[in-house]
Amino acid sequence: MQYEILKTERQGGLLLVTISRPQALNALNTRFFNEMDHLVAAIKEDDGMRVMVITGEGKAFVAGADIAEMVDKDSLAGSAFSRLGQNTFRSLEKLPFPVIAAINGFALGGGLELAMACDFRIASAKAKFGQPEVSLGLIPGYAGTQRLSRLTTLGDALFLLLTAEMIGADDALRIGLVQKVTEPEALMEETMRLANLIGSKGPAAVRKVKQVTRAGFEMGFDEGSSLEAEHFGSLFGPASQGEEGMKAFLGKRKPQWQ
Ligand code: CO8
Repeated sequence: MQYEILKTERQGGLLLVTISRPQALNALNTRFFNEMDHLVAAIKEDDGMRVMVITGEGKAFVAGADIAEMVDKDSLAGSAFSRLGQNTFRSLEKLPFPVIAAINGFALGGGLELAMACDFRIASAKAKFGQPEVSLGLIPGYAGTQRLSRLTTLGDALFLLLTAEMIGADDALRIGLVQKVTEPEALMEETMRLANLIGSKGPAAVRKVKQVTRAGFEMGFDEGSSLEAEHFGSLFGPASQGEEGMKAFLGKRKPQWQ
């Protein structure tokens, strides 16, 4: 598939994806979802993938779902458009390797919902965050009502959802919506540094951390701990990455991941 909106740059196990529709502040339309679905399907089985980074071109990360595309929809089409996005973001969230959002500017509505489907978020100091749907007489449709309260607190989520107020990067950091704030010009350098750092760690361990942490978040503590023990054990044994990592530490050398 020839992408019109997504620009992709692969460097070894790292994939940088730039959402590029700056004339509409990267608003999410059907074309975007088709391209993202195609990309996710193409990389999910790729064992060489270590980390994916998503950012936006221009002054926005993503300023929401495309209002011009939504305005004429009826109830059925509205629900279908919502499910399309929910499915895409769920598939993105379930990718077996980490996905980092590098939030360069506005992350509003569907844009914040996209960022929340990533594993963590790094923000430029000039990024702005919000769920402005109620201003349009709408509610979030890409699971924003569900993810926001899970990532922050119920009170912070309802504050953002009910007031539709935009908050800056420092407030986003304070409520745990983003994990780090950088100077605007340092955003990509710092995000790629972190992506490379994760990419240098035990590849199987990195994937299992994501899998077990995310699965455990949706289960009870004991069930999650049991899952952890199972996956912990799978990293041991002859020729395992755990054995290599521990032997490298003891031998004072760098691990050679297979
Ligand atoms: N959809 C379509 N076009 C948009 C969007 C959008 N979400 N946001 C900006 N644009 C367009 C503008 O219309 C404008 O186009 P043009 O130049 O042709 O007039 C261009 O981008 C530049 O925007 P502005 O001139 O408005 O730029 P400003 O810097 O003055 O303002 C803002 C930036 C504050 C971000 C402003 O553009 C804005 O408020 N945008 C809308 C933000 C918003 O309400 N987002 C939520 C959308 S609803 C949503 O995301 C629901 C998700 C779930 C959907 C579920 C499916 C059913």
